Amino acid sequence: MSKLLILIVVVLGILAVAQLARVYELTSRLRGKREEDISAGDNRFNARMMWLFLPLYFGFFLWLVMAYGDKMLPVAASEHGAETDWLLDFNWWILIIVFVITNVLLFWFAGKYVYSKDRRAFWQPHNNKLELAWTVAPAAVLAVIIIYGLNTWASITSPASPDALQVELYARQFDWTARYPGADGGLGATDFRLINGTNPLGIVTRESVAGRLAELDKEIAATDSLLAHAILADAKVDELTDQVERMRRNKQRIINLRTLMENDIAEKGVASPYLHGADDIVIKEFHLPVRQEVKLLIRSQDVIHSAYIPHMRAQMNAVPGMTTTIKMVPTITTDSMRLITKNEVFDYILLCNKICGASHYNMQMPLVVTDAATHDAWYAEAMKKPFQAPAEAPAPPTSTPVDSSAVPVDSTAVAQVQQSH
Ligand SMILES: [Cu+2]
Repeated sequence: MSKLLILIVVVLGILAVAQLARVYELTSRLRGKREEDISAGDNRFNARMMWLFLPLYFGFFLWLVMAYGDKMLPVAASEHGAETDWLLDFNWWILIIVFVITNVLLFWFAGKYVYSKDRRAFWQPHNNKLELAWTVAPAAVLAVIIIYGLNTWASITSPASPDALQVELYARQFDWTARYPGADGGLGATDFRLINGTNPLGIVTRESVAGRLAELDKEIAATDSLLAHAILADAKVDELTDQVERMRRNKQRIINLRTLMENDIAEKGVASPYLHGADDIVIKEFHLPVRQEVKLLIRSQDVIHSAYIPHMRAQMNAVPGMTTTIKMVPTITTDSMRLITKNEVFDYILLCNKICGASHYNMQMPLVVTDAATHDAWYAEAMKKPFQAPAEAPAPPTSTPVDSSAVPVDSTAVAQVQQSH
């Protein structure tokens, strides 16, 4: 009922406005005026408004800058971050200068050249000099921005020096894991086929290869015996047969990997990356020493993620199947940044900056930057800690419950998911 009343009121309102407009039209005609005639007074009023708008407009702009300027990120905490900020500020200044000049001219002229019966507009269909000026000037400015930008980009993305600290950041839905070289100073080789509960990053060592093969043998045997002895529906038999086939192919690939590993070890000796994995530190913490160059090696287990450390102005995609890198030199410790930001609980943070799934928003890890001595102490402590398997990532919602009795495989699931990509 009330809806009907509202509808009636709205319709009556529209009719009333239409009638008022008609009355205005008729009275104008009676006064001998055309509807589209605008009086000189109206024009002058609009012209003054254009001028009044100018200070209000720029006043609002300044107020925004002052009110919200401190919501930006604090000072860059890495060497290249300072360069990035310079580049961004340089662009901002050019934009602001152009913004002010064009808007002052626009509203100034709109107010100054108010309509006058006695003035004829100046008609200029073409002017080569003008065209040249407004083509060359922006082109020159753009060239400066691009050359400056390319230089900055080249210096940020140039290769890290050989003695840079190496840290691997491993992304998966939905968390980060860090890997530091152990006492031998080198990171070991990795292969996704070796990923299981105790080896979440798939580090390749003789032990992990043997362990994974034994695990697969056990799973194949269990599935084979299930097929031989259990009474199963045809569909289930097909499914398990497929599964066991996949496991056999997977096993063959790991045997190939073992051959590759042994050949590499025979060829390179202690330099082989296959000999460096055993003592790698796999850890759910991310610590860096201040003022030392670090090369981040970024990998992903499942989908494209992006390692983003906003306070360091550092970002690099994590792409399944390849290792991407970015280098940086942190310049401000966490403690100093707490003083700078006047925030006692400030922490640097590593975020995922690619929307990668339901818990993307929560995919983060704090970064702790300390002086070299404190870092060395942390590192020595971390080397002593045995690897702790991280809590399982939240499983994606499945519509059918998993029949755990008939599926003896779980750790291969990850490897199979990766194969299908
Ligand atoms: Cu992600």
